[in-house]
Order: sequence, then structure tokens, then C-alpha cells
Amino acid sequence: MEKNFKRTLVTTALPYANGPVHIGHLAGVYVPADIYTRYLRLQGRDVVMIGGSDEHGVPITLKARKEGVTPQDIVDRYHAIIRDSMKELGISFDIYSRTTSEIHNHTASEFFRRLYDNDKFTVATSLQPYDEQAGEFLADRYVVGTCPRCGKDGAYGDQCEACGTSLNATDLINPRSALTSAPVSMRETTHWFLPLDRYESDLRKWILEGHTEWKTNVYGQCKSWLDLGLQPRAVSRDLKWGVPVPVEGAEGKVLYVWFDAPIGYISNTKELLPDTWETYWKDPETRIINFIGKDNIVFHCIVFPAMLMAYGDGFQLPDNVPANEFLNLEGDKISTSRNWAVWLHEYLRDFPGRQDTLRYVLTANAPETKDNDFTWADFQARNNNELVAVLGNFVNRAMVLTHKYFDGVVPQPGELTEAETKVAAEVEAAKNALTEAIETFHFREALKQAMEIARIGNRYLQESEPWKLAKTDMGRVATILYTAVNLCADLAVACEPFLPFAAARLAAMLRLENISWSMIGTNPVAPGTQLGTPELLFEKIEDEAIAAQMKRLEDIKKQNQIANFKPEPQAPEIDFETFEKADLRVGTVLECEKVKKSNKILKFLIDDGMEKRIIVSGIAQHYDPKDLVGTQVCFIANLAPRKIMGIESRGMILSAMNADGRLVLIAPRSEVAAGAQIK
Ligand code: B3M
Ligand code: ZN
Repeated sequence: MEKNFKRTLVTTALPYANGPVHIGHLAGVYVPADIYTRYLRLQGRDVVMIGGSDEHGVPITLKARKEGVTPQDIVDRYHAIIRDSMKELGISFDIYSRTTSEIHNHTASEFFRRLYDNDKFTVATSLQPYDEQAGEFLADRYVVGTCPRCGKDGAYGDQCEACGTSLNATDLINPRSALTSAPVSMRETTHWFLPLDRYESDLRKWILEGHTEWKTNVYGQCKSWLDLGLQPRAVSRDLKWGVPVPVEGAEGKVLYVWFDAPIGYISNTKELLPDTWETYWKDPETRIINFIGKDNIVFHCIVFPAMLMAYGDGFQLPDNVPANEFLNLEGDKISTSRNWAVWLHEYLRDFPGRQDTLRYVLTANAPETKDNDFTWADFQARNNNELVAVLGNFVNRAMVLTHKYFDGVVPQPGELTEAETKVAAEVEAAKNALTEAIETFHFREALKQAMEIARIGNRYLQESEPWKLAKTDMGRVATILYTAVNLCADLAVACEPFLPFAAARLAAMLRLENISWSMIGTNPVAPGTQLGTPELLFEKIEDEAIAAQMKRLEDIKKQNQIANFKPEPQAPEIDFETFEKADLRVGTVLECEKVKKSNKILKFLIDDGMEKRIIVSGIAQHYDPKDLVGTQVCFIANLAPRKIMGIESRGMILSAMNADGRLVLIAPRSEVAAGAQIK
């Protein structure tokens, strides 16, 4: 069944240029696509990797409005951040362009026009939210109101971010325009639709019969869509930002972002290869692979293929659409609006020179078959226990020993023993498993097999103990170190797709040029080669660096709690006399100490102006008792005494609970006489 393809076109989902990219994007799309592309290049196969920013769509106009700048300003800013940070991470795009390019505008426009001319669209009129004051139709995101589900105001016309419910603009209670706050009215508008139903049976055949090898999450989503029956989908919008609909009578309308964005793959290929782009799209011997996130499956497996079928002219459909599940961060869903993410550009700033560590962790922990969790503890452990202790350690031992015993010149091996034959067989097995895993998009498993070569090397050195033989049998030491150095060469190739920076440094130390996949297991470093100076490939990550990242996340969590704080509903009314019964006073703290056997309670000795009284208060987690001595607190003086942890407490100290759960003591703004009443 395996077809023999002549070339591969790898595309990666185009990230929205309304923010930087985070580890979720990387783990889901860019790191796997890069591993695959680098591997094909090492195989000497013809491959191009296409990327770019998705610069249209409502999220971008919303962000621009929020900041009081133009959408172009927003996309210019984030396109540059995304492009530069991905480059720094070693994501080896052949082109990373953008959908505001001239060539894209032209390509998308022509695409629409051809479908229009060939009657591939239907037209329908519907009621859409309209802002009379602004004189504009409102996209779902531009309608705000009260969520019918959770009752929180500020829900959007497509989703309530407070409770996560997806909504229609018409579901909102009291819908208003996000532009002017004016109440929303409904107006008729006409749009073009792609009748997906016309392609349903072809899509069924293509996917459900033709691509049973697709990942189960992808295949399963396609199947449930197809089983539900496909409906026509609008491909235009009433918006100002986007590719204008290129037909008469379409003023004020642009292509729907999900219509223009996938065409971006074509535009960007054209930009890269103005003369030969068509072979990458139209030759049946080209294999097209779309790396995407799981929220993009329907667009890439149903909508874009239907667009290509409608267009005809030889456009090929993707051969595979590998999509990962989601990556969470420290047990919580990654969210741009809650700033719950590790942003790539910030990671690169905080961990300079550690691109490979991030690539490694995101691959070792990739959400290939289920959602997975990124934690900083795991990040540190994988760096220190795997990259440093397994891979780095093996390479370092092989290099240092060769320098020690042979001045860094690769020795001539003597007769090979069973140990070397065993190593060769193990490397062969790892290489085969690694190759098979990459070819089938199982990158976690592939990485494990690449690392297996380092484990083989460590075992080999451990068992053959060249440092002991150096006293008695230098011939044997020569064979062992020749073998070990060549295992390093295997690693320089096998790890390149995953860890390109370390692999390049290792190849340089080994004087290996023009590495290729076929080198693995062939002892490419010849005897007599003068090796470079041994360098450590990886360094430990210290606890402080991890603590700083955890602190940042804790701060964000607190900020979010404060931003989402909902005060308790007000208590039932009381009359003035009732209030007056409570005797509230200011006191000065004379002594304060932790109560033994309790981590919550502090015991206060308070000067209340008349006498000294003991009050206990459950704020030990929020204050250091010695900081409180000499300060003033407010308390209820006439509360009946209560026994707490065996101590009689006479009164209650007042504090407020902040949104993040922190207790804050209430104190007068300036010092007052102890015992002063609060009225
Ligand atoms: N920009 C959605 C996303 O970033 C969208 C992908 C377009 S791929 C053609 O998840
Ligand atoms: Zn809600």
C-alpha cells in the first residue's frame, strides 16, 4: 500500500499573530513538524517546510481595538516575535511568511474568484448582529452580554470565558456592541457559502476508506463530522480586516479567516518557489503533510480539502494530518487570556542556550494520544537526569577518555569482540525502531530510541571499563574508544531532528561534515581523526531557575484570582441598635507567638487600654509573629470568650480575605490610643 513519493510538502498551522507562541503550540505543531522535516532532510529526501502567521480574523481586530492601534500594528509586532523566536528555537522553516503578504492577498482572492466563477458557492441571506451607532455588522466576538448559563456579564457572542460555554450571539442576555456599547439590532446580510454537503461522499471515501492509518483522534473527529452530515459553511464575513471578497456588490465584506488562512500554505509555497511551487501541490507524487492542533482538525480534513476539490486543477489533498492533543501547564489548561502559558520568547530569554532542553521535554512529553502536562519539575528532571546524565555523560566520557589516552586522535581498532558485535546489533535495532517511529509520527517513541543509543554507549563503557584496561591492554582500549567515539557519531545523527544544537556541536567535535541518516551504525569517524576539545553538551538546571518560574506562575494565578474575584452576596440588613451592640476597638500588640501544634493560629497579647488580653487569630500562614509586635490591630472586644486550642481567646481580630485567599489584618491608618472605639 505504501506509495513511493518523490517529495514532501510539510505545512504547519499558521499561528494567529495576535500574541506570541507558547509551549502548547510548540508541542502540538512546530516541534513535531520540525523533527519530521529534519529527519527527511537527513534521509536526503526532497522536502519543504512551510509556515507563516495567520494575520486576519477577529481576534486580531479585537486586540488592536483594545490597545488603540491598527490591526496592522498588531500583526507586525507579533509576526516578528513569532518568526524570530521560532527561528531561535531551531524550527527550520524553509519559509515563514504571513497572510498579509501581497502574494497571499492575490492567491486567496483568485482562489475565491475561481470558485465563484465556476458556481461552487451558494448565496444565502441571514440576520446578523448590527451596531446602528457604528454602522457596522458585528462578528460574534464583538457582541457582549450576560451569559445565559453562569450569569456573568462580559460574555462574548461565541463563548463565555467565565464558564467556558460556547454560545451564539443571539443567546446572550442584554446583548451590546463591543464597539460602542450600543444595544445590538439584527440586520439582513448576504454571504457566500461553500456547500460542504456536495463533497460529503468524496470526503467519506477519501478519509474513512482511504486513510484508516490516520491518528485515531483525527480519524475519529472526521468520522463524527461526516456521520452528522455536512452543512454549507459561510466563507465571507462583514468585516473590514481581511482579504476583500473579489466580486461586485461585496463592499465591506472579506473572506472568512478560515477560508483564507489555509490558502496561506499555497501562497507561502509560491513565495518560496515561484517557479516550481506547483509540483509541490499538484503532482500526485508529492506527499502533503499538515501538522496542526486538534482544534484545527475539521478545517484541515473537511473544509480545506473540500475547497481544494472545488478548485480542482490538480491540487492534491494531504496524505496525513497529524494532530496532537493539548498540552496543559502545571495541571491547568493553557490560556492566553489568563496568561497561563510558557511563552517561547520569554523562555528563550530566561534559559539562553537551552533550546534543546525545551525541544526535548516537549517531545518526551508530547500530548500525542492524550492531553499531557508540562511541569517545571519534569522539565528540570528530564534535563538533569536524561540530557545531562545519560546523553551528555556518555559523550563526555567517550571524548575525555580519547583525549586522555590518545591525545584526542581516534585510535585504530583492534579485533572486534562480542561486546562490539552486541553494541552494533543494539544500535541497528534502535535505528530501525527510531526510523519506523518517525515515519509514523510517533515522535515520543522516536526520541526514546535515539536516547537508547546513549544508554547503549553508557552500558558499553561501564561493562568494558577502558580506564582499568589502560594499565594492561592499550590495544583493547583503542578498540573500545574507537567504538565509543563512533557511537557519539551515531548520536550526532540520530539526535539531530530532536536536538539540533547539541547535535551540531557534537558533529563539530567529531569533525563530522554533511551528516546523513545512513551514517548511523557505519562508524563514520575514521581512525586518525583529530577530535575537537571535549565540551559539555548539556548543563544542569539549578533549583533557583525552576523556583523563579514557579513563582511567576503563582503570581499569575493570584492576579487571575483577583481579576475574577466575586464578592460574597451582602448579608441581610440589620438595624443600627444591632450594630451598636458590637464593641469594636483598636489595640496594640504587646506579644505575638505561634501556637504549638497549630500552623494556623497566632496568640496575641493585646493592650486594649484597660488591661492586657489574649486573643488568638488564624493568620499564622500570612504573618510572621515578630513583625506584628508593636503594631495596632482592630478587634471585637465584647465577643464572648472562646477556647481555641486550649487557649481562652477574648475577642476577635479583624482581617479581610483577599481574592487569592490571603488574609490581611485591618489596622488604623495612623496610630491611635489603645482602646479607642471604632464607630
Ligand atoms: N490560526 C488557528 C490557530 O492558530 C489558526 C490556524 C490556521 S491554519 C491554516 O490555532
Ligand atoms: Zn458563563
